[in-house]
Amino acid sequence: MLEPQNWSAADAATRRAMLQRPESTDTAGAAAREIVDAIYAGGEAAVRDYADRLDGYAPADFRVDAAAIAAARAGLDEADAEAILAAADAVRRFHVRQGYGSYSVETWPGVTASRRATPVDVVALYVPAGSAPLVSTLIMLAIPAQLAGVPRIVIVAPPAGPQGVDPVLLAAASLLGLDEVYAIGGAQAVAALATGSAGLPRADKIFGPGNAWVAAAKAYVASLPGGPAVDLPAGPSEVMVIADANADAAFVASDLLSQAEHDPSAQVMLVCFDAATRERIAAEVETQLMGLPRADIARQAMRHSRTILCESLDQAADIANAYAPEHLILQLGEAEALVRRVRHAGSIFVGAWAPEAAGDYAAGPNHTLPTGGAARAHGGVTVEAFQKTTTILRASKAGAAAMAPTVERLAALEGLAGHATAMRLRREWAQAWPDDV
Ligand code: HSO
Ligand code: ZN
Repeated sequence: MLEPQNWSAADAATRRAMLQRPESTDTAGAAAREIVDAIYAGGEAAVRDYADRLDGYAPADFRVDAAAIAAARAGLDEADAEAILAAADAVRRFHVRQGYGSYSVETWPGVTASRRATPVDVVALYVPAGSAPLVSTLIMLAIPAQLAGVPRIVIVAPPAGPQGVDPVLLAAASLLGLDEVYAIGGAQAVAALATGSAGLPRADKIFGPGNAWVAAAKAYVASLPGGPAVDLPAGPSEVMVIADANADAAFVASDLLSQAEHDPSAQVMLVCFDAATRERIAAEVETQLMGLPRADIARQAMRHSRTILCESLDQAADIANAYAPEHLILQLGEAEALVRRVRHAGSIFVGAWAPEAAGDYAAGPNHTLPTGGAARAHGGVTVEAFQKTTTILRASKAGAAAMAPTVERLAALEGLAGHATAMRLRREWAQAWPDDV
């Protein structure tokens, strides 16, 4: 656990190996594709067949009825409701600053180029259940979708309990003002959304983590002609903590374990500057593990956790940038200096008082973040992910004449005479009758 390796002494290949993510096995991929293919071919009957076989749940209507949602809301502990609303409010206040704007620019005299941002029409939010439904994931996806103005937001969640979906999730949906919830999970839910089958709408974009089958099904439907868009594939969740000798070992250990308790394949990385710090943290991890209900899962994740010993802030920054972690926690005196130097990370948590747990639930930033090194080129889920843009061109006769010489010249350069003609006809007309409207 937290076996230390020395960065300074390692050559380039060894350094790469230290930062290597575990190989993912694609056993779910083939099964998920088979389910999707069967549903594309067989429609509703195939959806029902898989829902029944895999989850034992294929009701006449997968949609959770309004009465069940209202009952779940009524049954929710008020303190839980307040926490959900407080988290949603912070997430809303952070995300409200996002979103594509619309604008116009006069690019040539008489030529106006505009961009218009519009929401995606139908989005599906897949909320995984696992040991408990991820209410926070619903918040993190629903708020930006609402801020984007998405007219139809549907929630899908694996079936659980007599109401079809876990009541806490139903209550949270209700608190967020969402009432279209379907009790169906797995690859069959993704395929039903991709095709608009079994009473589910055809989704333009599917969001949400889900297990390996769901991830594989999403990637597959997105690759099919006319398939829906999907958000970034979510691999195993990961955290890198950089801690110096003054870091509070209990704080650091709790941060490592909050990642580890998610999933046996979660990636936990510790970067520190001396062996004594690692010892203190490793001892704390052992202590805290004893009190964790999910110690089994956390222990499995901690088994492939790693510690990298480095010598300087520069090296720590290099390590973080090379790994491009989903979450980066900085518990060191010079945290701010590192924030400036780390360019590749999904979300950075600065200092002792900003744990990832805060960001996972209620701090404001999104917790749906790029994993597996995708932070080199991507950020987390944003309001923009629920929008698209259209550009609009308007030109007056004088505007067409102004652009024409450039367009005709470039069209000739590309050997596309038809393009040149389209512009030349306007230019000639504009030159002959400049004053006509
Ligand atoms: N750390 C997870 C999000 C989460 N944590 C949900 C608790 N609930 C992936 O960023
Ligand atoms: Zn978490």
